[in-house]
Order: sequence, then structure tokens, then C-alpha cells
Amino acid sequence: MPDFLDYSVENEIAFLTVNNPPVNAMSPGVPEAIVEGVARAEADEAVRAIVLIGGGRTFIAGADIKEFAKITSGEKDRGGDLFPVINALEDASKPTIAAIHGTALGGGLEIAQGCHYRIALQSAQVGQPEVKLGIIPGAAGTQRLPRLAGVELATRMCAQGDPVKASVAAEAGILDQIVAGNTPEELRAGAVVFARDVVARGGPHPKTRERNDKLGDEATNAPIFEAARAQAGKRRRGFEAPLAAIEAVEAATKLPFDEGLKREQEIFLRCLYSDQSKAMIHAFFGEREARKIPDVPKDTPIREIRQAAVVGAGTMGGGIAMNYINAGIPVLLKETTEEALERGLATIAKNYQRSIARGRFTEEWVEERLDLITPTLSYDGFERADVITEAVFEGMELKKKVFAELDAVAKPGAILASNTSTLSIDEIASATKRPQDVIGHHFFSPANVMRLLEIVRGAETSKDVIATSMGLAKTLRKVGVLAGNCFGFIGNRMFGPYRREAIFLVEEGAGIAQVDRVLYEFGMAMGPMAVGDLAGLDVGWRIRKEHPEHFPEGVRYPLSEDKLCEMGRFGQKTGSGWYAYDERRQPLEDPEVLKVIADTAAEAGIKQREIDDAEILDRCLYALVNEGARLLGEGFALRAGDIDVVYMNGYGFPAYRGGPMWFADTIGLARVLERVKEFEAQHGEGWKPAPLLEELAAAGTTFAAWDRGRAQKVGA
Ligand code: 3H9
Repeated sequence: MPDFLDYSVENEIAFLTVNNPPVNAMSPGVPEAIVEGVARAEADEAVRAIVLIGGGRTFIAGADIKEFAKITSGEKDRGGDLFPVINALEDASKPTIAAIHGTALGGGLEIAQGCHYRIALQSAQVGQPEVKLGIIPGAAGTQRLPRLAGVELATRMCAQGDPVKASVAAEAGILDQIVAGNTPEELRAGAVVFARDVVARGGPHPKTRERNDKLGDEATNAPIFEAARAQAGKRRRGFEAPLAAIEAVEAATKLPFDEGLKREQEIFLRCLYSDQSKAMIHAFFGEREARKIPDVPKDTPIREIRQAAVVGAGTMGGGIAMNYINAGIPVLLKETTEEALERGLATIAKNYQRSIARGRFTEEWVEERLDLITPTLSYDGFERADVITEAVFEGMELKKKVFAELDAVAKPGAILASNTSTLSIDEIASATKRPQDVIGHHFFSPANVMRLLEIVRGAETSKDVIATSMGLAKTLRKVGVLAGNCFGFIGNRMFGPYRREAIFLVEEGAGIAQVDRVLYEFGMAMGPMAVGDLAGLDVGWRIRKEHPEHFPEGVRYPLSEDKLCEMGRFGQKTGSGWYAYDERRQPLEDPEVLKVIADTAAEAGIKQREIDDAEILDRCLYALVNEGARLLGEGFALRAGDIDVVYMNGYGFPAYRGGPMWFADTIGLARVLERVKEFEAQHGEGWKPAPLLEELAAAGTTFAAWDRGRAQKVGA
């Protein structure tokens, strides 16, 4: 049995140091070890107070999330919950103190709430992030947190899941003291002083469950819950857990502690067994798996990134520059004309102003960031850059010209990244004499907001450039996913068939708004037609013209979108696309577009008919899944989970459905294949089933199982 707890006594204080790296999760055996430690300290006459502290880099990051799947699959019964620990700490006769560094999250914060006192380093954070896993706090967090923090903050923390800083937690009453210093050693020293002080003051020591002074009343609480529900409906549309968390906190304000707790447990279990929580736990581990690249080991050397440069100050280039300066990395931002540069800088300033207005950043912080940008019209200074990102217009000739210029000015070892969303990294790299340093860094618009960074590996990209890019994604607070160098990589390659089906459906008689509504109601952030109008219909049009090889003769082609582009209807930026837009940018149905569609259908011999919502959903989603399976089988993604991470973080796929491949697993691959074959019979070539989909459906297995099998092979 591993040694999950170090027990030591200093100055009459027992230190229970949790020892379960990397994040001190409450894996089986850890709660039991803490209970034993508390009992030992209680029995030890030399001990006057008990301090619970985390070993290594953090306090307790919560329950062991891996255990949840074992519980819901029936592999083990619930057991191992945290109540024995919390009760032991709260009912101890000697004062108990949680000493927090790093993060106290989920069950970690719930255990701390069971202690009589909580102290923390200034750098620590505390939170109830369970909703991000589709569950709610399940060890009385919804009942104790409002008793410490008040109803408003507790509701926000439980329903939104974001951690709060130590200073906020101290002000709210979650923490009793902030300890001076930055290190775990200083925390220990502070804990000794604090513990001796509470011992000197004497008992009784406060039990959180008995405190009711912050629970408010119906009149003060009702507007808090109403606002929280409205916020959840708007920001977390379709997610069940935020509403469930609010329900549980509300129970704390209306019921005695034990009854409130019973209510929390019912709601917790309902969420734990839900499909949403399984999908979101898949998303949690998927993001972390995506960092692992089988042939790029963890100890691959990393290139240091101290100075960045970006070529192109348009929407993408400006957003990319913001990512660097937000991370404290100075950036050179190059444009070709003074006007373009000024326009770019003005957009950046406007974006920051919006964040200041929303209270996200302070004026001073933004000033400091903006000082990190050096605008330029030349390559002067580029010789100092460790990473240079090209974000110019999407055209191969221009990109190659820029890369040839970069090859001439960049220092040896600089990473040369292209923000291309479709083009071949190998061809771009061929414009340089250093293809090993060339890689794709595909950011998503708006680049300062969207979490995804698709990292595209060329045939010659060196392993340390890949490892550095994956690390850089984390530094820039992005989720990095490695993609192979195929047309459109992972995301846009799949998006092609998805939007193609949406357009075909419209040509066959579905309403434009109907298609958007069906996908929106499924949970997508926007429908496919509205996305086209937002991103610009000309982007796909230009790609289709530049790459006819991807649209072979005899395979149906999205005719009507080209026609709209020929009319200058590029989407929101030209005031009209699939929709017309009023002055408030509200989309309106446009008779002119309906005529284009009807004429296109008539010319192409497409018979229009009434199309039901179910067909729209199946055709759009299974086009996505089939293409995902194809590129996965061809090796352009490492795992089905990586594809899911791409779609949830870059394309607005609802996290509570776990991404397209996970969603397909939940439907059953045999059923998905059956539909794909039906569509192939009706619509031909474009629906040819992906070999991997056929293989897995025949074997009666899932994409998730296929991922697990591969992970084992790589590990072996
Ligand atoms: C809960 O507590 C429910 C309760 O109400 C009680 C119910 C009874 N479990 O993220 P990182 C792994 S629900 C298992 O790269 P960082 C992670 O997979 C829980 N494993 O580090 C990774 O493994 P690998 C509520 C976990 O420094 C490694 O640790 N708590 C857990 O960037 C390093 O993780 C949360 O939701 C876990 N709880 O960030 C907190 N946490 O190396 C979830 C991490 O094999 N965790 N791992 O890929 C986090 O938010 C971040 O991990 C943290 C550290 C901020 C702590």
C-alpha cells in the first residue's frame, strides 16, 4: 500500500501531509489514510492541533476523477467517499486547520471546509469545479460553502466552476488567513503560528455545518438564484449540471444541514450517472491525453520562447499577438502598410477595452501588455524572435514568399509557424532551407478567445519543435492538438463535409433557418449556415477554386454557395450571405437567396421536398463523424479523443456531448454506419463509409475503445 500520508509533529502541531502526486487526488486509500492520521493525532497527547497540508505542488485537487467511470459502470460500488474524512476533521476535539497552496478544488475544498480553520498562500486558489465535469459537489460543498462564503458567491462558484483567488476567498470568509510567503515551507511555518494561536485562544472551534448566519432568507436569496439560473441558461445552454448545482445550494438555504445534504447526494448521483457527465469527463481526460505524442517523449528538449513575432496584423495576426502578450511574451507585429498596422493595433486596443469594461482586466494590466507589442513595417528585430507566426492571407504563393523571407532573417533554431487553416505545411516549408523548423500553428478566430490550437506536423518537422509547440499551447492557455498534414488538417477537413451536407439539405428543400435551428438545438454554438456567414463564404469559395482536385467531377458540389459568392454575398462582412442582416446584425430570410436555391436545384435536377429535423441532424453529424473516422484511419489524428477535443474547443461542439466521435459511440457505430450507407445509396460517392468506421462497427466496438487499445500498444 503506498504511503499516502506523512505524519509528523512539530511544536505540538501534527502535520498530516497528503502524498499522492501529481495533484493529491483522493484515490482509493488516501481518504482512509487521512482518517487514520486524524485518529493518531487525536490519540497523541503531545499534539494540540492538527494541520492538513498537501505534499508536492498542491493541496488536494479533488476526488480521483478516474474512479467515477468505475462507479457508473458498476465495476465498484460508490464507497471511498469523502464523508469519513470530513466528519473526522470537523468532529475532532483538537483544532483542525487546512493549509492550502496550489489549488484546493472539488473534494479538496470540501475537505478543507470540514476543517475548523483554513489558511492559504496568497498564490493559492480554491474552487468547486465539478460542474465542468457534468456533476455537482458531492461531499457537502453545496451545503458548507454557502455557510462560509455566503449564498451569492457559493452559488456562483458551484454553478460556474471557476476557482477564486485566495484574496477573494479570504474576503468572503472561505479562508481565515492568508499566510505571508510563496513556498510550502513558508506555509508550514505560517500554519504553526496560526495553530498555536487558535490553541491559545481555546475552543470551541467552529464547525461549518453548524454555521447559519450567512444563509440569508427567501427575500435575499430568490433574486440570486433567479439570476444564476438565467446566467446558466445563457452561458451554459443545454448543460444540466449548473442548474443542478443551483438547486443543491438552494436546498442549503431552505433545509436543515442533514436534509440539505441528503438532497445534494440525490442530485449528485443523478448527475454522476448522466450521459453529460460521462461526456465531460471524457473531455477532461481527452485534453490531457492530447498532450501525449507517442514518438515525442516527455523528456524531448524544449526550445526556449522569450521573444515572438507575428507577420500580419489582421484579425488573426492581432489575436495571435494578444495571446503572446497575455502570457507576458514580447511580440513584434509586422504589417506591410502603416494603415494596416494601425488598423490592427486599434482592433487589439478595442478588444482589451471590452475586457476592461467587463472587469476581466485592469487598465494597468492592459497597459503593461500593450507595452510588450512592437509594431513594425520591416523585419528588423525578427532575428531575435524564438517563434515567428505567419498570419497573412490564405494563399500558397503569398505564404511561400513570406516563408522565404523569414528563412533569410530568422536566427537558426527559430520556430517558423504558419497559421494556415488548410494549406500544406510541407509545401510552405519547401520555401525555406529549414523544413525541420516549420510547423502549423492553426489558431481559431477570435484567436484571443478560442481555446484550440491545432499544431500541424510536416513531414520534416523536428520533434523538439513539436514538443515546444505543445508546451507553448499550454503557456498561451490553449489546448494543443497535434494534426497531420492533410488538406484542412483535422478540424477543417471534417468541417467541409459537415457544411457541404447543410448546403445540400437546403438545396433539397430544407429551410436555411431550419438547418441552423436543428444544429443549434443539438447544442452547437451556431448553425452551419450562420457560421458560414460569420466566417465569410468567400473563404471556402476561394479554397474550392484554388483546389479543384478536392472536388472531383461526378461528385456533388455545393453549387448555391458559389452562386451567392458570385453575387458578392460573402456573409456578415458584406451585409448579406445565406441571410440578409438588419442593422442589429439579426439574420433575416431573404427571398433573393430562396430564389438562388430554387433555381440551382431546378438546374441541377435536384427534386425539392420537405425534410424533417432528424434527417438534417443525421446528415450533418454523420458527415462529420465519417470524415473524422477516415482521417483517423489514415493517421492524421492520433486519437478519436483528439478529434473530440478539436471540435469542442474550436468548432462549438457541445462539451456535454463529448465531441463528434464520442457522440457516435453513444449512438452506436453500427447504427451510424447503417445511416451512412443509406445516405451513400441516396447521395452517392461523398458518403462512402470510412474503412475504420466499417471495421469498428463490424467488431461491435467504439472509437473510445480503439483509443484505449492504441494507448496500450504505445505504452507496451
Ligand atoms: C470532485 O472532487 C467531486 C467531489 O465533489 C467529491 C465527490 C465524492 N483525478 O491538469 P494537469 C491528473 S470531482 C484524477 O495536467 P496542471 C491529470 O489527468 C474533481 N486525475 O496538471 C494529469 O494526468 P496525466 C474536482 C487527475 O498542473 C495530471 O493529474 N477537481 C485529477 O495543469 C496532471 O494534471 C477537479 O475537477 C483528478 N482530480 O493542473 C480538478 N486532477 O499526467 C481537476 C488532475 O496522466 N484538475 N489529474 O495526464 C485540474 O483542474 C488540474 O489538474 C489542476 C492541475 C488545476 C489540479
